[in-house]
Amino acid sequence: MNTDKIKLTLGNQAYYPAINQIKFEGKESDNPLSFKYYNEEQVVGGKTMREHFKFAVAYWHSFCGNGSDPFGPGTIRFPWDKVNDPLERAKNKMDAAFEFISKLGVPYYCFHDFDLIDEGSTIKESEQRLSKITDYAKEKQQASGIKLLWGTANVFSNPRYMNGAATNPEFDVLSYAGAQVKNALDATIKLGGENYVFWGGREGYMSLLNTNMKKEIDHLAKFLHLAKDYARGQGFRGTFFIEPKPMEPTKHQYDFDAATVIRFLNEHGLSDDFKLNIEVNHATLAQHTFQHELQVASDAGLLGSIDANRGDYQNGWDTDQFPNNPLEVTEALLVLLQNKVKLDGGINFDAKVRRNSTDYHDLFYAHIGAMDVFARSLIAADKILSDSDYLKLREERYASYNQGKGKSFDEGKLSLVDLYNHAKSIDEPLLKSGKQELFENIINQYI
Ligand code: XLS
Ligand code: NI
Ligand code: NI
Repeated sequence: MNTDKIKLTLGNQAYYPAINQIKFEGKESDNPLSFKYYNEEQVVGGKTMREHFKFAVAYWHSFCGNGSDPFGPGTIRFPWDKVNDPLERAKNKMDAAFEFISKLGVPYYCFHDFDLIDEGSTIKESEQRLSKITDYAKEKQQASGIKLLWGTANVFSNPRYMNGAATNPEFDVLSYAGAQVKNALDATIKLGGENYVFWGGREGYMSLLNTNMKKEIDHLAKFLHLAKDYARGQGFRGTFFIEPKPMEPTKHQYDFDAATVIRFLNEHGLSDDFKLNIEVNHATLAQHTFQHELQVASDAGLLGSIDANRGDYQNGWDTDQFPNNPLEVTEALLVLLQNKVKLDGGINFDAKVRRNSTDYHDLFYAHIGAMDVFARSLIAADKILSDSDYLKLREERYASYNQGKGKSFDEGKLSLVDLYNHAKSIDEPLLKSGKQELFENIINQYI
């Protein structure tokens, strides 16, 4: 992106004045405000890095989250928070957001409805506010070329949703969630959003004693059908995504993990329109690896989006740290490349800087590091697939199904008695090594 474009995206004030456009300088550069690996035009496996990743900045963590936690208030003082008028404040925040995203050179952003502007005291007031701020967003998008990857509704923060949104035992609350999702869909469509995400933060239970789980899950499915039908009726052609997470804030979330969500989508006739948005830290909270969740979703043909972050090996909660582990990301990208997954929903950095990272530079370092780790891992994963014996070694483990009785079994031509007769006609099978350490060494060799 050129400097003129950046100027266009600035409002009256620069919010990140000390930072210029972040450029690719290669891994020998010692400029911390440069990309060492992410070179958006570099072609890897037939596509540019820009096309592979479709990186997005998350509005909520980057421009709303001020570092507050259950033990203390925010530590990051956003200059726009000093302004009293909600629309003015929201516009200033948006100026900052577009300045940041332009300087970083990321093509997309993602938001919840009330990340953009504070919720009003009535539905009508919220609607008016959203309408004004999305007018402004439209201008900013046009001036900068930055696009909306997906929108979503925050139907988990307002106290009214304490017992759930689409799964609330009270119909009136469910209706409020419906109104909010309608308006968030309208905002997404107005801004040319490419996808729409549902993360069911409070769609789950705290205690089964007071919960009719079957009814709640049925309501969730009905609600999603209504949302999908409405959006399609408004001409929305993008993909809807469900973002699995096992727990937090509820004890048990209905969209527990990829396997659970796939079954839910199939059971309720939603899998033609909905796919999965896999988040790293949600995978690990569900006691899976990121790679596992991607593989499960991809095998079902339902993988289309990633919320990139990482958890902490020592902590059990959703710490939403920026990705920095080349091994974890390489293993993930191996799944994407092998299965030729098209990431319509791209890669959104659903991650936040630490509470004590209080300089605005830190938000740049965090994104630069995350983009670099993806770029570096992409190069490694591509090489592993094209230069190493990795695929061959894995295929060899299954070679016995390529001919003879093994092939007939795969084709569904054998009975249990056929297996019995075959087993009786041969000696005890030889032990064949799984060679896990060799596989691990190959991955590390290319990182
Ligand atoms: C929370 C989720 C949330 C969704 C969007 O854990 O990751 O941030 O991505 O509502
Ligand atoms: Ni999360
Ligand atoms: Ni997320």
